Amino acid sequence: MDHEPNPSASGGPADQPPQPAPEALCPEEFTGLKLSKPKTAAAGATAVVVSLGHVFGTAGIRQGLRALTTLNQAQGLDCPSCAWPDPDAHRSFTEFCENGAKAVAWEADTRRLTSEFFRTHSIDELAKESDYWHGQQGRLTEPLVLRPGTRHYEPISWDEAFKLVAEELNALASPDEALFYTSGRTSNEAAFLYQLFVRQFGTNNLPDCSNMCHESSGSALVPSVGIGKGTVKLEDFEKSQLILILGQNPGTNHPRMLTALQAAKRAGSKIVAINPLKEAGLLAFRNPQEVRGMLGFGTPLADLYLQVRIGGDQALLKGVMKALVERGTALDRVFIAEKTDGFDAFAATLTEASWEQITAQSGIARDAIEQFADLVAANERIIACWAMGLTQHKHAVATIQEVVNLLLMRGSIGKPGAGLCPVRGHSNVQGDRTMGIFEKPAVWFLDALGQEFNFTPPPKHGFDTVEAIHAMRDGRAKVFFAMGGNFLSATPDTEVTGAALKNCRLTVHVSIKLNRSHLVTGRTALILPCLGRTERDTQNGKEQFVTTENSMGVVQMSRGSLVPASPHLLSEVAVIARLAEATLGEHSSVPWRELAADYDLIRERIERVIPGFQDYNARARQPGGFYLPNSPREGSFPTDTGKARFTSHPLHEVGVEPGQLVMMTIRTHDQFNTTVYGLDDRYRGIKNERRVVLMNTADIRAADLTAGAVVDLTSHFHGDQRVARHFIVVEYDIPPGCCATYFPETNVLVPLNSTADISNTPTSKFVAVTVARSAN
Ligand SMILES: Nc1nc2c(c(=O)[nH]1)N[C@H]1C(S)=C(S)[C@@H](COP(=O)(O)OP(=O)(O)OC[C@H]3O[C@@H](n4cnc5c(=O)[nH]c(N)nc54)[C@H](O)[C@@H]3O)O[C@H]1N2
Ligand SMILES: Nc1nc2c(c(=O)[nH]1)N[C@H]1C(S)=C(S)[C@@H](COP(=O)(O)OP(=O)(O)OC[C@H]3O[C@@H](n4cnc5c(=O)[nH]c(N)nc54)[C@H](O)[C@@H]3O)O[C@H]1N2
Ligand SMILES: [Mo]
Repeated sequence: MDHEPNPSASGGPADQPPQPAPEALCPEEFTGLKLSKPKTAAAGATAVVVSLGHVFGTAGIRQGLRALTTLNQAQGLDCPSCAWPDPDAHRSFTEFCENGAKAVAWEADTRRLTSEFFRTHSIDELAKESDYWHGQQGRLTEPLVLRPGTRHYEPISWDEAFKLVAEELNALASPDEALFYTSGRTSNEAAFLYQLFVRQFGTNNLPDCSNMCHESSGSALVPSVGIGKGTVKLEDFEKSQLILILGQNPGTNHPRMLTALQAAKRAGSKIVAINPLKEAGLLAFRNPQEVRGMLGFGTPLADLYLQVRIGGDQALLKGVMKALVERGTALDRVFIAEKTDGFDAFAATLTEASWEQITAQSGIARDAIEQFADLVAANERIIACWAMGLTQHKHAVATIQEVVNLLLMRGSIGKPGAGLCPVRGHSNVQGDRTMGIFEKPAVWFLDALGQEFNFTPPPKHGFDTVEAIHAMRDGRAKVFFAMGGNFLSATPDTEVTGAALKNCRLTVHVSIKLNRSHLVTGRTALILPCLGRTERDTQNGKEQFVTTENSMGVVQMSRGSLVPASPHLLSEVAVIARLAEATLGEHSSVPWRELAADYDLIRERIERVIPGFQDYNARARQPGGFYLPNSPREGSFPTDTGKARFTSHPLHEVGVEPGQLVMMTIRTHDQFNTTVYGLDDRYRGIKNERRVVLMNTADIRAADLTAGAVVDLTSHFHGDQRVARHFIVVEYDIPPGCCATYFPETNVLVPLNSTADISNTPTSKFVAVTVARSAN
């Protein structure tokens, strides 16, 4: 081995000041913007053509068809894209969407990345390429190492790679100097083994993508309804009378939700959309699985569209609840008396909030709020759905608790056709948390884990994602290990995160394709290539399957059918087991190799530790899987008082300085988080360019700009400024004072310390910026 031997715990780059990381940023070149009118309906025939184009383009016809035909079928492959559930029965032959097809095509890529590629391309050259380009280079095929002082990855054997990680981990002064990140695609089986390894190693440093995603939802729901998950099933949509969709773009990010919305509309339900943008998938849906949809006939969706100002949701919700109280008749008094507490204190906050504040902050006129109240008052089976438009704000937890308050006023939780629906992102992000991927584990969980595996898990809470970046930057964490994801590009404050990663002794990524996190590294870096979910996972001569939990608490199997991209790939489960053996050696009470050889054995252990998994192996094999218990769904609330809780919040002031705009960072139609499938945002009419800033006509004029102008964006936070250069102004229907850009190009502007109260989620949807013409 020619890498440096064991570091002393205090030596190394962590003692030097953090180095800047310009290579962490996305390249600033333009790709050629083309504009058309934003669409007024989602899906239809174009979606089918686009899906097939993607699949046949990168995966080839045979491979692509094979993967697609098992997608979301009972006992087939759980789609690696979003966490929207599959129907319990009557699945159509094509139970996937355009973006599921893109995800599968991206993974089933027939191109291969070998060590030869890395011999000819240094990490500096690779960092100059775009995220789109990175994804187009094909699948990783063998373990790679970047030795200290070198700029090229080179091959390394699996044994040597595990030994290297184990040596670095065991040389740390404390296990708390290591960080173990998880992205939400990891299966239940891998997640369970991973957190077990990390806790046996001795830390709860398990930051995950959820910290940047629905953490605010969990933080809001646990104290108010007793569990951190949603309370509806898919079938509730058809039984509902009213569906509220706040801060979510289902046409792009959860396309199969549109089928549920269409069915609900046909059954007579009404929809209220609350979003600063008129998103196509909230306006109408042309179901590509129906002849009418293919012919271009759409189902109108939103009955009321409230173009709220960014960050104005709490005000709007206060407004609608104030209107309900003022009417006097619209409250479910029996439900409030029997099932809840805290109503009087909560009602007082509605009196305190003035109509002037409410309309100014929300940007919604009083009469529109009264129309919203009419719909809420006329219906009692109400579902509220939300996603990142609510969770990534300073007052996200309070705002989501106002959503809960609204439903509690109407008795709309715990009965058919009603309830809370935080719409999850990654396909198994909810399952990972159930499996114990959490930096703040519950005491009962640690006790059960310790008892099953005969050890004492560390009680001290670990670092979440933002705290992990601080710890690396300050030299308190020295080894960073990522089970999937793209930490550098997904996290806020890209240059700070880049410097933090460079401050580590070792950075390790278990990945399926090249991404920017591989290029901004610790002193030593490893890329460990693993099987994707579409691929056959054979252990000990026996084909294995994994399980995942969707947004509605259904646990189901996922089995890949494709031949692995390379014979050298390991499953995530195998990577963890071998790493654990190498690191923990004789000390471990866990039969790692045995568990990794037969995933049924892992599920048996999960069943003994985590409630709700009885007969796991049998029930995972049932078509469609099984529901985890969810008592709020049945109308009983496992809070400390046994009641659901009205939460009292003042109406928080949100605003920016004069001359500044509020910027939200959103996804295009052609990306999955940091994975860029293509350069179009079809529904918004923006093609072939990602470096755009969507602005209101009046703000463009006020800043003395014109549509098409090339601008730099500067964010302002507590006196600090951050700059992102070269964006094209696009005139767009967005409330005044607001603008929108795409994630991850503008993550560099999101300040690391700008996070939500309680959940510590970065405020990716609320960044104070100024926009000025580029100097060059
Ligand atoms: N194809 C595809 N599918 C995905 C993903 C993907 O990238 N691509 N990502 C997955 C993941 S991990 C997640 S978390 C989800 C994300 O799903 P979404 O939350 O739908 O994703 P975003 O693009 O962040 O969109 C946020 C929406 O909220 C609106 N919004 C922003 N700020 C506010 C606000 O202050 N108030 C209100 N009311 N609305 C606001 C925006 O206009 C936008 O419509 O999707 C998952 N599914
Ligand atoms: N500004 C801004 N920042 C955001 C957001 C935002 O809205 N705005 N959204 C936040 C949200 S909601 C989330 S969830 C995070 C996402 O953060 P992450 O989950 O860290 O990021 P992803 O882009 O989903 O990760 C993509 C990478 O995962 C790897 N991968 C894909 N499939 C597999 C697999 O099966 N196994 C393994 N081991 N690796 C795999 C691929 O190599 C790919 O490059 O980003 C957050 N960041
Ligand atoms: Mo997410």
